[in-house]
Amino acid sequence: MTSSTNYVRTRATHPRSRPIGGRCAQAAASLASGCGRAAHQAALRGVAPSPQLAALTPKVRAFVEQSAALCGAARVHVCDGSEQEAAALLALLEHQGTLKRLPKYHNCWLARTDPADVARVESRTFVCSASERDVVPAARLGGRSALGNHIAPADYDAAIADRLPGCMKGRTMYVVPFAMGPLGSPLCKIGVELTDSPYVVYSMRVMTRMGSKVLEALRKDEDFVRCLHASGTRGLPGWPCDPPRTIILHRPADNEIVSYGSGYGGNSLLGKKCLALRLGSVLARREGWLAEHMLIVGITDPSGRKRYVAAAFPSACGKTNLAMMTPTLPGYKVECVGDDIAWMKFDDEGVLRAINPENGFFGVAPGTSESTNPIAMATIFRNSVFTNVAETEDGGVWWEGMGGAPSGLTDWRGQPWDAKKGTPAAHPNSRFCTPAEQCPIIDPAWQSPEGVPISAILLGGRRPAGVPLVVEARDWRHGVFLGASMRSEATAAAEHSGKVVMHDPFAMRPFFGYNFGDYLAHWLSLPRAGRKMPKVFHVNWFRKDQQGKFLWPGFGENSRVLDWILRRCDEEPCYQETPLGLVPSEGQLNTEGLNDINMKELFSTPKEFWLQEADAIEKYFTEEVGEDLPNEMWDELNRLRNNFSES
Ligand code: GTP
Ligand code: SPV
Ligand code: MN
Repeated sequence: MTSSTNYVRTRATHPRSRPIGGRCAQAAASLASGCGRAAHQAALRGVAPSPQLAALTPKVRAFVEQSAALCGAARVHVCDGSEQEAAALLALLEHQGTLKRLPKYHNCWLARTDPADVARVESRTFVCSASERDVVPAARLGGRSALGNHIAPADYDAAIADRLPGCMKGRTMYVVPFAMGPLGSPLCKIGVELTDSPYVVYSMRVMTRMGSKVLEALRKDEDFVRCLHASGTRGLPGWPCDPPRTIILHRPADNEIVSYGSGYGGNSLLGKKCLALRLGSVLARREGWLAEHMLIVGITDPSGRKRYVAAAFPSACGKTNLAMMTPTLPGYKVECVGDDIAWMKFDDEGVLRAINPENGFFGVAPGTSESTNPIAMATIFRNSVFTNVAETEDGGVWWEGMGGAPSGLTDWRGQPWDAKKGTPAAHPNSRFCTPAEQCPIIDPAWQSPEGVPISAILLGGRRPAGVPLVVEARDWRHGVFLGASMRSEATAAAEHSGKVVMHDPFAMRPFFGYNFGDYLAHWLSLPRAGRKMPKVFHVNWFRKDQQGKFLWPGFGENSRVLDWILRRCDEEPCYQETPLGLVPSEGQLNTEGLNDINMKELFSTPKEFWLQEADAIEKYFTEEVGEDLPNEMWDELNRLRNNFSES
């Protein structure tokens, strides 16, 4: 880019801040600096820093200089977030072959990744702390935990020293100052992501509030999360990556994230899962709030009363769809605050308030259509980047579930698509990246600094069998148990294969920044005098009949479930007790106008199934959590089992 400045190495302006990778990396950095490039030679002669660097606060500058030296970047560009800069990035990305213009739409772009870099890689995602138990529950100490991977400080430094030195050779390192949440909100957090990927820079500009304003805010308060992303030294020309050596590292104690080898989604857009959830959950626990994998939606009922709910569903299980729902029930209106992450805190009046820390949607493309999610369809065909979708002959996009496949499709790998081969045209985890403000039903309060008041928390997953459409928790503690015992079919959002039903407590399994037992204790500690606790519900849009067909039409029809939930928030006695919790009493779920719904099967709770489920939960709690599991969870499990044994 024309406005890039030549990077010149100077002595760290803030010697007290710990360089990424620690001493190991310091040594590696000095090795990298000895590689003979002109910039470093000049640096050794003590050339003055560029004006762009000089304008940074000392801490940001030290971070940039140390990281550029470590990675051997040829140039540094500090992003201002301007339109002009965005245009220059797009021109560069097009020139490099990373993005292709989609002439059918306004300012829309297609990216095809390296076929080995298509989703989050949970097995290569680590949280670093001196004590393993900060991260891994007691039962899995010294072994492999399903609830997050721990890495020791020395191994963390070694992983960095193994990968980062010289990895940006010949490349520009971009400095991306970004805010999660509206600047000025008490819940807002600032990060600075350094990356050699202009695709990441452009995406961060959509997904976060990015640019000079954030650097200005840092002048008042220098606190920020240090995020270093390096694409890696292999991969395709337009998509550098290094899949065999990909690693995603978090070090909560130092507010630090280091990601190497993947340019995709949550692996590389470090504000999202890495900052807002993994580091966010650590901060939230320390400061008494919640950082959750939840959508936030405003629902106005036919009487004109508006309530907000937050919902935790695992990746690719319906958050974006619920957040943008077009209700089929007359008189209902839905407005979107956020589709993936909620930061929530009780205010002085005891009301739980939520903000969406993001600024855009990184949504699953397949399945998005005029019939399933017309609001998304009205949002995404301007100013968007589509990654790994299929391309149409007329320069548009297509994916499975959009409607009939046009002829002449090019698949996500760039090959002519042949329906007969049985491979999908769009990758199952293909995504759109779109500014939230373009959503026609974006909530007027979506950027409110204090957040929106939350009346109910929904939990849910893909449960093909046994789990009813909706259950209300008897109380907060039972709600925490419903979250702790959540399971869902694996999806294409991460590297898991097949449709195996996995435990995914609170839809946070891939995103916990600390010990899951402590996480549960944190949730259990929230009720206090004067606090209005939201009601908790578990929903399942994905139950199937014997033929494998969904029993519930889902999407806009889910408004019928929201209607019941809101009536329960008003304490309407429209429920009956079951061994599982409270469900709609006969006739109280509005199914008017719906045909052929097998309500009996949709709400059945087979005793055999639930006794087995209780065994599976016990096994999970025992093998994955052990003595870190709060006793309340054992009490709830016993209650579940007793309720069914006696039923
Ligand atoms: P992440 O962005 O990965 O966190 O996913 P998400 O939770 O936002 O999931 P999303 O709303 O994108 O939905 C994922 C897939 O589930 C899409 O293919 C949807 O079409 C499908 N889906 C969403 N809601 C429903 C529903 O109510 N019923 C059915 N059958 N499918 C749904
Ligand atoms: C998820 O997997 O939950 C996502 C997509 O929202 S990613 O940003 O890649 O994590
Ligand atoms: Mn998600």
